[in-house]
Amino acid sequence: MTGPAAAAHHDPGLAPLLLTGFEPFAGDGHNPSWPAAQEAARRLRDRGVRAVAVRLPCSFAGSTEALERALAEHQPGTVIACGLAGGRTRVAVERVAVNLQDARIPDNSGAQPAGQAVDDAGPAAYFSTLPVKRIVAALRDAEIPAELSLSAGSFVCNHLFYELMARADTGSVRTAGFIHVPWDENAPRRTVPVGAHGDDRACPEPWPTVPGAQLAEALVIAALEAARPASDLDVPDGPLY
Ligand code: PCA
Repeated sequence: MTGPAAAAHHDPGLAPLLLTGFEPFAGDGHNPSWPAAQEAARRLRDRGVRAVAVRLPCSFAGSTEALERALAEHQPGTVIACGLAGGRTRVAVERVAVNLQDARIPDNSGAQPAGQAVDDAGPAAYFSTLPVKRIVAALRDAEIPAELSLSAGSFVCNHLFYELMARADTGSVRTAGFIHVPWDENAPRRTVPVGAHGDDRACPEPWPTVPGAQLAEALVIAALEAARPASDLDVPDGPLY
């Protein structure tokens, strides 16, 4: 191979970073993951990092197609995908993508899989290849509320995370993972919140929020940590139950 694409493939230092965010879903007019991804890419470019942001449709099939187009167009070395987890109080660095689609609400194309695999022939799960513990530690150092998370759910974000990890280590992508963000200051006002479980167990009213500027900075920090050659932190962590 010759030309820029070949150079990007062989030298991860030259390959851009891809950040993705999602369009609104569940009838909301806003999804903070997209402005955060866009603003983070802008801030990274200001620091001399080659970064691009792409907005994905909140659709099982459509998100995979848009991801494939973005991977082909940008040939990224690192991909950090981002989505909204309304009701969470912290930026959640996801560790595991599971081979499961179980959608409590239809996606934006009307698809509502019930207990289906993302890929019938694929492994049960993939792990993020981001330095997840180092990212959480760096976020906390920056006083951004952050946590490790063992589940990205079973809706479109988990699907996209799984499809992303299935493509990591092939083509240009060397490092990839997923980060869920809480609502920002533009959270909708709802009398009945539509939270992770369809009731208000996990989502007190008003919604827990983190300023959008901090969500963008969280993605900048995650990107800079992902670009450092250091290995992940060797410290025990994780929930007890
Ligand atoms: N959050 C949803 C889908 C899109 C988004 O931003 C999820 O967590 O699956």
